[in-house]
Amino acid sequence: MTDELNGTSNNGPIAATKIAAATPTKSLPVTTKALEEQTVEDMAGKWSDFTFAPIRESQVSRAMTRRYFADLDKYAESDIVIVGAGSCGLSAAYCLGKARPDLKIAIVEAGVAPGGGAWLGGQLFSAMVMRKPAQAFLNEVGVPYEDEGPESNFVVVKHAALFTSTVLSKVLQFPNIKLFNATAVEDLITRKTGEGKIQVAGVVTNWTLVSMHHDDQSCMDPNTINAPVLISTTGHDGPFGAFSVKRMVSIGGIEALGGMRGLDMQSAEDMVVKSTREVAPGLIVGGMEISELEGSNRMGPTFGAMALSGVKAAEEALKIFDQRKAECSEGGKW
Ligand code: AHZ
Repeated sequence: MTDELNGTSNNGPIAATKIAAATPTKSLPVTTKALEEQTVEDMAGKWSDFTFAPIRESQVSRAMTRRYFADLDKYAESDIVIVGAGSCGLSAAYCLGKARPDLKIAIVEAGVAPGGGAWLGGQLFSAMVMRKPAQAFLNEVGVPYEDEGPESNFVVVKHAALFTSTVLSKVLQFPNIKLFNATAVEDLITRKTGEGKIQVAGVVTNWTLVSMHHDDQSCMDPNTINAPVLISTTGHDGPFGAFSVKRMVSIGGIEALGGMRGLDMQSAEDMVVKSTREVAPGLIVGGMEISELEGSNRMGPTFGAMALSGVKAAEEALKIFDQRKAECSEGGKW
């Protein structure tokens, strides 16, 4: 690993020398403060002499690619893969990252921007409504909310983006979680169990932009991530949505989809949380994807079920993890 700011390397003296030789020589203004102690106040009023630390383009390229390819290598065998980083997937990731720092958790998100439909409330309004008792999750992650009093059955976060950015920033800080965004799951890795069931053992991935062009370019083969447990939270049907349950139906791992029904806030949220579970060996489904499977109602712009379905999905994943890992990790039968 190389610390580009300091020009030092723990890859040994050769790597350090190469970088030093390639770097332009203009140096930073002298400061005796350690990196983490330097503040923007130190710069105040000194803009005429301002200069960034020198850099060469290849250093930037290597800083990105070395880390990305190391992550691809590391997470090629993951413990849990979360497909879809919407409100449900991010909530599940938060709970797993907190509960099990020993597990390697990969999140694969088709969009460039993680967050799914949780950057805004309904009809593109700002506020996010969460029915009680989902405020417990807001307390957990430290998102402030307004409570209209003991008679009120819901709380309101002033902007949905405050929820999403807070959960996202916590998730990204866990050292055992890697988010692969702009990357689509375009198939599942599956095995046949002794009982003739289809077990999920990982995901088949591609750059989303590549996935979108299979119809107009010749074969562009995918990449893979092996994992004994998959949490799929790809939302309701859409260009990429309800991905895993739809694929499982097409390969006979699930009989049929109920198809998401019309809006009924009252019943829909309970159903999402109650139905969140392992729907086929190794595949846990949560969020609106489970409504597509169950044929239950949508709730529209109330997000408590998404957060708590994520909490439950994480709990379910940890319940089955040891057994599924024994069955289909590198050392297991698959
Ligand atoms: O980009 C998708 C989104 O960020 C991502 N995704 C979908 N298919 C994927 C694939 N590979 C990788 N094949 C994929 N990523 O999954 C994310 C889903 O987020 P979401 O916000 O759409 O779903 P959610 O279930 O977390 O939250 C649903 C929010 C809704 S919709 C709704 C209604 O219409 O009634 N109500 C609520 C609360």
